[in-house]
Amino acid sequence: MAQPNIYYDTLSPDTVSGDLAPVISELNLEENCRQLAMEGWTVVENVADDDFNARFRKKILKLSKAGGANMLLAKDEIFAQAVLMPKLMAMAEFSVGRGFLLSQVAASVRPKGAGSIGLHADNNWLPAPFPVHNMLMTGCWACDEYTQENGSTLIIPGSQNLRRHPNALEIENLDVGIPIECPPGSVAIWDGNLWHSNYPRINDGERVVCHITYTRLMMRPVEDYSAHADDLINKHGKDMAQLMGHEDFLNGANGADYSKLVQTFNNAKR
Ligand SMILES: O=C(O)CCC(=O)C(=O)O
Repeated sequence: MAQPNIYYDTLSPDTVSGDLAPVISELNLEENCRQLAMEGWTVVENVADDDFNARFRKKILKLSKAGGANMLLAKDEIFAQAVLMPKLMAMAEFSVGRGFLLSQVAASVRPKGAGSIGLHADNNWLPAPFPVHNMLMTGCWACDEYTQENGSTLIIPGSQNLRRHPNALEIENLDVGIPIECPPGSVAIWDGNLWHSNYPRINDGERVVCHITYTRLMMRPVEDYSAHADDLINKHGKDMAQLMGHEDFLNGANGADYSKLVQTFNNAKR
């Protein structure tokens, strides 16, 4: 059987591969790729039509409790349709490489008075300095118009070049931030390096967002022990639980286990 050719070079982060270029061109995403690579963020408009967006918003509201929901791919077919939208798949391939994985499908519902999430880079469980190639791409599907008063995402332009986490002082200094503003049905996309938060919502109504994260293939374990993990942990205890990924905030039975979030973020830096 003929073996596929092996590439001996790696494309630079701002280069669209020959395989992907026709797709990017067909979907008119050239400028989005440039902006994501150079500025760390971009907005892709009209990812789906208005009808899809309205059904998507309704479904998120139905499934959300206490401001949000996670593990959504397992909860309704519409989330599979969303994560497979051609524009998102193309941007993810550009940003986190061919063979990329789905990392998270969560939702947030922010009513008037909702506070800010706090400034962070999504490379939260990656030690600094962050690598040259992006590890993780986040897409925030704005079911409603994104404006500052509506509580849109806040970004710190230029922070993607620092390739590190913000410190305590920088987390307080949000004056240098700008809002991402876009029409409903757009997906605001950023890389793992860009520092971001969100604005408090001051308008009536609710900001409904689906948070979709795609990740580079590289840290995926070679062998998948998930079917055996409980047995192994029962037999060997806590250290085995860590090896199976049961001691961190990722991959809990109900999605992210936020009680372990700070511990997980701290682990990555020690
Ligand atoms: O809700 C937002 O606008 C920002 C969300 C966020 O920080 C994230 O998905 O990493």
